[in-house]
Amino acid sequence: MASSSLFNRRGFLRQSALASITGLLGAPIVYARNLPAHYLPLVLEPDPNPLLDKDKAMIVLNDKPWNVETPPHLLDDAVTPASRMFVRNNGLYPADLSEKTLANWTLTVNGESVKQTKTYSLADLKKRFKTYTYQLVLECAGNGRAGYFPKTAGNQWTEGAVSCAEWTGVRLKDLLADVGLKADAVYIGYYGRDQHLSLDPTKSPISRGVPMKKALEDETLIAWAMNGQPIPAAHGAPLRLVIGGWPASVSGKWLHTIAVRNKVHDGTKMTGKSYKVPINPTAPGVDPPEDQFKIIESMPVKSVITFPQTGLQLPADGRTVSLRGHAWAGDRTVREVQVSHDFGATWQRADLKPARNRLAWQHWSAKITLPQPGYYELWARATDDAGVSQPMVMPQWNPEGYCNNACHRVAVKVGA
Ligand SMILES: Nc1nc2c(c(=O)[nH]1)N[C@H]1C(S)=C(S)[C@@H](COP(=O)(O)O)O[C@H]1N2
Ligand SMILES: [Mo]
Repeated sequence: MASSSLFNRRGFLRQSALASITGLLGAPIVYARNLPAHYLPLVLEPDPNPLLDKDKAMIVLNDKPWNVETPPHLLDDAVTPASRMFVRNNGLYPADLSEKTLANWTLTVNGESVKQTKTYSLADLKKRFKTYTYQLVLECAGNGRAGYFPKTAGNQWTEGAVSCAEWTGVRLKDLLADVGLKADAVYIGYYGRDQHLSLDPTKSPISRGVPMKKALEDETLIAWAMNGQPIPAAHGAPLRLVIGGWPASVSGKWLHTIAVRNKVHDGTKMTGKSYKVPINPTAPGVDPPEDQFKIIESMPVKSVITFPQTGLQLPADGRTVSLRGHAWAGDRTVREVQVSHDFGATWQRADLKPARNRLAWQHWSAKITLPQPGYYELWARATDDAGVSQPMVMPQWNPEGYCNNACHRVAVKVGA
């Protein structure tokens, strides 16, 4: 319905429009004559955020920029669907994501350390290079920030700033071979089409990157599909850099340029203290000077319980609960997952599946029988292939609140 035909010259709903709206609502608007000028009944208002087609239970932490987290029980799918994938934007969506713009999208590879600058259309990428599909874990470095005390600035993510979707595209290393690398290439940096919150076109909301070694891994993709579909607008349509295992901030959305650098990339949020932690452990609340920080690379070992959800009530004669979830460990594999129902006094080994491919999460499940009626917490703890386990309490505090990989806990009750 075009709004011009809905409203009369003074901006009030036309009688004819009212009749059809009544039909749509299935009930008359009792106080229609009191509806202010230019107002539509709320249920007919256009979606204020058409780029988000998310599960209703997703948690909006911020709407400028959009930051939306997934409650842990909605991470239950083996492969995260778009509707349940967290959104972390540092700026505003690209101004133009029309079909025409998406179809004419290009990727430029440039920088001090390429032999030749080249620009590729989407069709070039699909035609000229071999296509690969990988499941890749993308975890925001700030996932778990809400658990730190003292509180740190930034989105207060709890457990759900993590996803593992199936990404399809070409290997960045094949593109880099096509442009040719100079001997001094040390880092790549990405540039996306999203807009700075200030709408200042000279500013970028984020432009990060990784050292050549990570850029050249088989699983580092320039992707155009997610879960077999074109990448959704919120997740970087039509082209995205996807790098599993490292802070998801290195996986640039709405990608238009990759720069090959002869120094550590110095784009927005590569400098200062963004995505960095103190080199030496600091006491909670102590913020060392900038030169005492290092860039976060591989993310720490972690797990999530996707069933049950906190609040489960078991009957007294059904005291066995089947737990399940996922575990991941940055660049490493997860060797073991254990579960506890007695605040970590005893641990029981979970069944752990191998990853579908390197840098994908691993599924685990376990059966726990609770001894008697009462309140319990179920804990899960993963250990990586270097023998490093998740801490049962908060890990080392850091000023930006990154890398909290403390064990996830859920609370359940057994009836009397
Ligand atoms: N262009 C661009 N890429 C970006 C971001 C952004 O704001 N702009 N956010 C980054 C951060 S901090 C994270 S955690 C992931 C989030 O990916 P998702 O929104 O698809 O879950 O995208 C990364 N890539
Ligand atoms: Mo992030």
